[in-house]
Amino acid sequence: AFNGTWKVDRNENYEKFMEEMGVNMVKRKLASHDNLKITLEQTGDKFQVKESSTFRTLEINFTLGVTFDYSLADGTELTGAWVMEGDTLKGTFTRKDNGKVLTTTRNIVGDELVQVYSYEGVEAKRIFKRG
Ligand code: MYR
Repeated sequence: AFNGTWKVDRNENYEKFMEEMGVNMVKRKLASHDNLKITLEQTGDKFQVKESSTFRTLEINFTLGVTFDYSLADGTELTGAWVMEGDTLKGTFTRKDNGKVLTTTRNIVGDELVQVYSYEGVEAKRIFKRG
């Protein structure tokens, strides 16, 4: 269900979220218009994610339930894992620099992919359309 290419269509509270994450204002402005595109391919419990944005292009491979490292576009390093709960992908990631936890979910809602991010009680959404 998650398979395919998804282009970000709109954000909710994303700038506030980035502010809580400690991203400076100039980068927040750029990041809220990053044209993020992700291509997801699930094979059993393995996922391949191709991420591209105005900042970078990268490929991530992970297995559900298995911890891996991931760096944000600003260099902040995270470590954590995704699990599947029903039809929801749930990610729990810890920042290496301060030990604080970022949780995120991916869900298909209608014909959109909704990714919710939560950090220190601040929640944001990025909503993607198939592209
Ligand atoms: C993936 O499945 O796309 C790779 C792993 C993603 C880890 C969690 C990403 C959180 C991104 C938060 C953006 C916050 C910007 C300040």
